[in-house]
Formats: sequence, structure tokens, C-alpha cells
Amino acid sequence: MQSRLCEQNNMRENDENECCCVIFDLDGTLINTEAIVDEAVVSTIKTMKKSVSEREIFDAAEDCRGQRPLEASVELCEKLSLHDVVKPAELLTKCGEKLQWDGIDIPDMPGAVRLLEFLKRKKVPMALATSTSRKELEKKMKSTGRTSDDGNHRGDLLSYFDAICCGDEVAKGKPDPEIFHLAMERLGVKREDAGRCLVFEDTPHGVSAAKSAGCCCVAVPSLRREKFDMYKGADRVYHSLMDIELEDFGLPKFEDWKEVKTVEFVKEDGDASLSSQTRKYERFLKLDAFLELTGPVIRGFGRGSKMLGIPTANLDVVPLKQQIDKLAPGIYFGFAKISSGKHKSTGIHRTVMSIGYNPFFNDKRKSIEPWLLREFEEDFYDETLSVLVCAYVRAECNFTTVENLIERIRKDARVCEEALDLDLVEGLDSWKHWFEDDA
Ligand code: ADP
Ligand code: RBF
Ligand code: MG
Repeated sequence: MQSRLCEQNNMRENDENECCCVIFDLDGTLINTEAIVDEAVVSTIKTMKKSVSEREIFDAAEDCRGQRPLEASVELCEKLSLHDVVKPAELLTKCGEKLQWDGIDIPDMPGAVRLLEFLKRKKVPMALATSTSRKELEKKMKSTGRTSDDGNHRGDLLSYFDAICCGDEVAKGKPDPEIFHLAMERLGVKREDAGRCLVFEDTPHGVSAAKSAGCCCVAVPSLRREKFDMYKGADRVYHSLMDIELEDFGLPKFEDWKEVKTVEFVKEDGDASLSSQTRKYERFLKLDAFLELTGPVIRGFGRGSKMLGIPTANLDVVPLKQQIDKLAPGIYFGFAKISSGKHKSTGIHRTVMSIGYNPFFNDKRKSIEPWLLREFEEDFYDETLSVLVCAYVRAECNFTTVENLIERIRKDARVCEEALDLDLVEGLDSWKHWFEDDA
């Protein structure tokens, strides 16, 4: 029964270039455990060896990601020369004490559920290939992550998969290909057809494992941008799961993007390392759940009006962190209203915004930067701004010139204007209260 899974789906049988099944890594790819693990690792090591800085620990922890826990611990001890203070197994136990997972809210990675739902609906066989042990996996699945927002329980995540492979089921962990071989076997894919399995990974170790297994591999890096070179082995690198083009791998094409046929596509020009797409028109993706972000307008980097001629009313990311972690970094549009201060009750304004690191400026901190699509006579710093994020437009990208960045931002604004003029965004009715309060 299991061995026929791959034949059952609707892919053309004989085309070697077409993927017929998908294998997912878990941590950092589908669920956002990385920040939680890093925090435990940093706080554990910090007390053991005072001479290493938090920065160094964090950096080393990033490089060890993707492996099974003990192997990651061995690499970590080597990188930070911890031999004089702790053995790898003991370090693992100490970190493990901090990572019991119960009561911890593990968020989904942005776009993960959309992708899993779509592939399930299209009957594409899916497997999980995680370095986590079965026991640890069960603990993570009991965490409360998704219960509050959409009524789903975290445990549901496992129901998407036709096969689940854990780190303790193989003799060698990633970067060894064994776990992907096991996943293929359980999906009924022959070794010589490995190229027809599409793997999603977030770490360089995971990418190496998938490529050694002969699979096609997409990376959505969980490491910082300056380490993107480490993903060179992947067939494609995306900023987030929202950006993946399944049809490029012979899989069914997403049906939820809407084209704005009055705005022609412009190709970004400065991001050779990341997927570059071509299409005729600009497009947007309505969010499943609109997101409200409210806070005082703060001082930004002082570049918006001066350098680009595009003022952005920055919101403080710190109190909004949990909310914006639900979104992939990128460009969005929606509505804004000013709800306290001199500009209170000036109405509802369309807005297009960047939420991320502004690669052109290589910012170290994330920022939330809504450009309200109307003129204001005066600044409104410190006044309360409430933004309703409704749709995703694209990933943030780099540009070779500031003119190209400006042209791109202006095009984003046209996508927003046209989408709203043409009434292409559904679901605004259910936010009636937001539009009426204080507007
Ligand atoms: P900063 O780097 O401090 O954010 P900007 O040059 O981006 O400076 O200017 C942003 C400020 O300009 C906002 O905080 C707001 O007070 C004001 N502003 C005026 N018009 C607009 C607009 N249409 N959209 C956003 N902010 C505007
Ligand atoms: N910055 C980037 O580096 N890359 C981008 O793709 C990008 N897109 C933007 C899109 C919109 C709609 C807005 C309002 C800003 C964008 N910016 C981008 C951010 C811009 O760099 C930032 O607002 C200025 O640096 C001011 O801080
Ligand atoms: Mg600004």
C-alpha cells in the first residue's frame, strides 16, 4: 500500500524533472523552535564559561542547527572550546532541562500551514524527516502553539504526513543522507527517483543531507543573511515559505495569489543569490488572518523622507514581536488609522509597509515601516497608529541602486491602490469594528 503512494498522485509519471512528493524538516522549517533553543543554549553556556560572549554562543548555536541534539552539542563544544568546563552529553542534559516544551508556545513558521494544506488538498504525498527524537517530537506537538488563534491543536501538524521519520530511527543524523533515504522508502520512492522528492530545509546541514540523498532541495534559511553563502548547495533559496513557486518543481501551482492586471511586474535586480522570478503582472496574497498592529509612532532610521522621498511611520517592534513573528518578513498592504494625538480621527488611510530588515540598508534590527498613501502637512510622531495588515505582496529584496528601490516601493503602492480600488481583497467586512472605531 505504502509503496504505491507516489504513483497515486496526479503528477505525470515519467517526467524525471517533476517532483512527486515532498519531505519536510520540522524545526525552523515548519515550526519556530530555533529562537527558543538558542535562548536555552546561550543562558546555559553563559553561566559555565564567562569568557565567551553571548554573540559568540549564538553564532555557534546557529551553525550547529539541523543536526541531532548530541551531534549538535559535540560541535558546539568544539566550536566554543568548552572541553574544560563541560562534556557534550552533560551540556545537552543541562539545555534539555530548560527545554521541557510543556507550556511553551511554539509558533508555526509563516506560510507553513498554507503550504501543508495546499499539498494535502492536491494529494501530494508528504513525509517529515526530523533530527528530533520521537519522544521529543511528541513533547513539541503537545505544546500549545496554535490553539488560541485558529482553534487548531499543534498535534494536528502530524496528521498531514504519510510518513514520519525521527532522528533516533537512523544510525547517522543529518548531514548524513540516511534520514531522507528512510523517508523515501516510507513514501515508496525508489532510490533512483530521489530527484523527484522535493525537500524543504532551513539549515545548511539539512541541505547537505538532502542533496547527498539525491533529492531536490529548497532552502528557507533560518540563519542570518550574512550566512546565506552556506546554502549554496540548495537548488533554490527562498526568503520564506510564502514565496515558494511549486510549479517550478512540477508540483501543482498555488491558487490563492491574485494578479493585479493593471500593474506590470518589475524584476528585482540585486538579489542574485535568491530566487528571481518573472511574471507579467504584480500580485498579492490575502492573509488568512488579518493582523492588527498598534503602537506609538517612533523615530526610524531617518532615511525615509530624506533619502527616498517616502516617509514611513515606524512602529516599535519590541512590544509587537509575537505578532509580527506570525508574518514572513516582507512587503504588505492594508489600512492605517491614527487613534490618539493631533491626527486622531483623520480617517482610514491605505498603507503599504515593509516589515523586516531592509536588505538594501542591511539593517541589523527588524523594523515595521508603514507608508500611509496620502499627504500629511505635519509629522505625527508619538501619536498612536493602528495598522491592519491584510495582504502580502513580496519578499524584501536588495537593489543595485536607490532609484530601483524607490521605483519598486512606488510599484508596491500601486498594487495596494489597485487591489483596493478593484475590491480584490475579501474579508474586510469582518473587521467592520476596526474601520468604524475612531476613524
Ligand atoms: P523616520 O526615519 O524617523 O521614520 P521618515 O523620514 O521615515 O523618518 O518619516 C516618517 C515620519 O513622517 C512619520 O513618523 C510621520 O510622523 C511623518 N509622515 C508624514 N507623512 C507620512 C506618510 N504619508 N506616511 C508615513 N509617515 C508620514
Ligand atoms: N527596503 C529594502 O531594503 N528592500 C525592499 O524591498 C524594501 N521594500 C519596501 C517596500 C515598501 C512598501 C516600503 C514602505 C519600504 C520598503 N523598503 C525596502 C524599506 C525602506 O528601505 C525603508 O522604509 C527606508 O529605509 C526607511 O527606513
Ligand atoms: Mg520611517
